[in-house]
Amino acid sequence: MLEIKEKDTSCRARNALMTLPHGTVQTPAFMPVGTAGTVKAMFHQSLEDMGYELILGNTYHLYLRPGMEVIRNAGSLHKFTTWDRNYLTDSGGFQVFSLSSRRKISEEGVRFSSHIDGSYHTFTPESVVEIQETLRSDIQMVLDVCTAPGISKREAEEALKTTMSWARRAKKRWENRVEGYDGKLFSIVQGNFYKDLRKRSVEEIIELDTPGIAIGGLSVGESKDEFNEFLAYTAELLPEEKPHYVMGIGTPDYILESVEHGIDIFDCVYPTRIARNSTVFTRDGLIALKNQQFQFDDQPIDPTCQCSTCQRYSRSYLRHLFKAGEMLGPMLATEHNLFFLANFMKEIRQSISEGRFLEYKKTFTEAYYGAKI
Ligand code: PRF
Ligand code: ZN
Repeated sequence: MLEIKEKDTSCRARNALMTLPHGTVQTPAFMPVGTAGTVKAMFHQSLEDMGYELILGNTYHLYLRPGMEVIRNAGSLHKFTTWDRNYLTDSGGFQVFSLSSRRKISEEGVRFSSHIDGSYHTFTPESVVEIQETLRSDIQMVLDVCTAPGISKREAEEALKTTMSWARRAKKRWENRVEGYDGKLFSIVQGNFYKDLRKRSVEEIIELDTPGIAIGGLSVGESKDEFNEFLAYTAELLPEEKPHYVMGIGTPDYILESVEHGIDIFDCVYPTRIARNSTVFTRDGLIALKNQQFQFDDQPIDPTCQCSTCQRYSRSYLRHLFKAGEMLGPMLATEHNLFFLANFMKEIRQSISEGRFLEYKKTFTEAYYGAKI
């Protein structure tokens, strides 16, 4: 399913085509997050125009609301939402841990209380594959246990054992999927911040032989140095021919670091979430449009940006929209941030194609982070 097209000679960065049921995805690719069947504040048309070929949805949210009956009635998540390109859905493992108030893990699965109405539900590795099959996810994720930094090795090992046993059960259930559905199952490397556990996780996953492999449990509150160290260590162990996914990263520095180590896809709420709070990307770093300094600024967000927001609106007007609490503010800022990232990924792929990825990384980083890094 992954056709590697070009490799950078001085690092592990690669350009590839990933073939999925709803079309081919050019990688490295960033996936915008559409948790509840919508990338917040974005028109589907606009995501299509920007060239996004793969977006993320969440099993946890969609299962709780609108519920599987509604999706089944529509036929698929694609039909329900009218997004006719690819969906990757996260398994709910991470969301149960970060959102639900009460939860209890057992060997069988995880019982949790909904963050919406407090009702109780159970996810098992099998039920989560079934839900994602009903969604017709192009990439499904296995149910996993994501742990926080700082836990003991004994706890980390216990969580990893559960994750790996769940991955094997998920794979079995996925192998019995309904005819006509060809979504791919990705397993997730865990092991907290212990290298031997990470290595063991990768070895067992290679044995399991799922179509793709994700690195989970990173960017969960550890330092940037620790992220870099564990990303490099884990990515190095992955089989080259399979798609590599780092879950939950979306800042330019983490994206560049991941691409350098051969990662193909990543997702994060970061660009869309900060936009709703008036924070936008520019080549010279982030700016917060709400700031006083933009009150009379008639420039676009970024004069080099070709997005529809920058073609038309000034920082001064955008600041006004945010100060007045107008809905158009978050919409225009999100449009800009996702365009900026789509363009950033295009530049990354171009630089790989021309064998100058590390030089691009350095130039972009110097302009964007300046002396801050
Ligand atoms: N597991 C799952 N989803 C995730 C993560 C994980 O470890 C992360 C960690 N950054 C984000 N989303 N299933
Ligand atoms: Zn723009």
